[in-house]
Amino acid sequence: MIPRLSLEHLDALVSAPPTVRPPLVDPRRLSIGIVHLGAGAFQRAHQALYTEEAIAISGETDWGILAVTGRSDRVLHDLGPQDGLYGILERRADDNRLSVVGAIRAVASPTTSSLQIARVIAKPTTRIITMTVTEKGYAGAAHGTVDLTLPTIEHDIRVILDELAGRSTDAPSRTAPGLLLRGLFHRFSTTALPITVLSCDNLGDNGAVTRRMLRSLISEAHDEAARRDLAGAADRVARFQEWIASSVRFPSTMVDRIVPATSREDREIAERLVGMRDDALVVAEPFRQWIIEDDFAGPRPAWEAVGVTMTTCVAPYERAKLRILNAVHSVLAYLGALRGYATIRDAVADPLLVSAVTRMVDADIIPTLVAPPGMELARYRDSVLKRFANPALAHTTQQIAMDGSQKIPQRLLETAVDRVRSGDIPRELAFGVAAWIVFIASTSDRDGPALRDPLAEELQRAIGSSASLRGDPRAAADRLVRNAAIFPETLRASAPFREAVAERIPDVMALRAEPSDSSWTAS
Ligand code: CS2
Repeated sequence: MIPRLSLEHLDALVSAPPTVRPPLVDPRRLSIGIVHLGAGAFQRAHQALYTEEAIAISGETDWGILAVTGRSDRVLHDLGPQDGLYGILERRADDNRLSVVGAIRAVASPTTSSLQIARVIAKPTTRIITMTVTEKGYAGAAHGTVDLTLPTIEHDIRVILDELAGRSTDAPSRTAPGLLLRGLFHRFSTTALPITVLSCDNLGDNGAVTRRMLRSLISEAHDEAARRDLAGAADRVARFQEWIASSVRFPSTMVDRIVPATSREDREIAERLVGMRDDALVVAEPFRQWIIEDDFAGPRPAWEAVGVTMTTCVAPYERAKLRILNAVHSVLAYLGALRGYATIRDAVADPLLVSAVTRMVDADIIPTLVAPPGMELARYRDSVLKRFANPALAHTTQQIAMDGSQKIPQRLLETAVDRVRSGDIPRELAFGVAAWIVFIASTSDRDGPALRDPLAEELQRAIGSSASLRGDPRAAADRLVRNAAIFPETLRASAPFREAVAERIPDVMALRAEPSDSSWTAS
């Protein structure tokens, strides 16, 4: 039987072919310095790799990672038996390479180990908490205020109150923000040493969003303590809040690497290369980029030595990436799905779709951007389309199409706000929103795909099926654009914007695949 990747079989990697790169450092020598919340494929293909490379250059072995699972505990079962080891299969048109990474030194699940995780966050040796919890992991803070009525958030605030009352409980934290707050509270209550929280999610100003999110949870805990008349607790919360303001840093970051879900084919390729089974394998494009605001509360890995850009101002990079790469990705995913394409590479092979998204970028997106140092925006647009066309990557349109209500605000709507404020009607961004609307409608049709979105029911109710949308696009556009949980005030109040969205719905409908037209079927 073929062995499974693990420390026990590490030495066998020396006889692997040259396209396989063993860990750059001996994983057994690493100790934990980073706690990562939301362990998933992206973190493994991005931050963990950069961190291992930085350790290899600096020789600082105290930057190993504790990976904390997110909503699913699958990572625990994939990485745990492999002692945290996994491969990154880099797929290009002409060849495949595999790096085995050993930077993740432990894996834990909040379901069984929340208190222990909070205690690791409190340890003096932990100096950074990184996060990839996806847009919806911020419980609403990304586009407004934290939804304190979510039962999971209410539960996590009760846990914090118990901690405040001196009753450390075994109760699991049920949200990433709750677990983060709990860990910080343990730190404040023990050594009170400074620490850095590094959000690596696709959100504008992700550092500020994270800080804002914690602040509103703490105010709620404060008010709840006061309401319950917990002696001294409200004062303690106020001191905790001050400590966060003075000792916790929240640098913003821009992260970039296309990491599709791992397929069976990827696993087979990797297994042939390494000669071992790897249940935690991730697959990625060759390109990767990480821009970090250099504002840390203490030491950090030597990321700047391995290609990470450390800067005082992340915003231009973040904006260009979200507004061009991610916006185009989402719109291609909706249009592609509507035209029957399973993957993004199929969608970018269709000249009609490429010209639609190019028009959107040129007419409505580039005019809102300031080019980051060394970047030419039209060239960036082309490079993004080229990356999407990588024939070896099977990134599915359905995967990118999920969670639109959480993604569309920073990918399309903030840009549209800028256009409206400068007196323009962003008809091409309206086309992008129309693509989302027609996609939502298709999910209510017979045999349509499922709508994977935390607001799925609400969205489907607003839009109805394709037939009802065709009958009255104006009413559907109006109902959606008036949704305050998604659309910023400027757009809700703009009749010309609502009108533009309604007008572009038939344009998207015209692009749809007709089941009878075989030339539209997926390749
Ligand atoms: C994608 C991103 O899933 C999505 O919504 O747009 O994950 C995208 O692949 C990354 O941001 C690329 O850096």
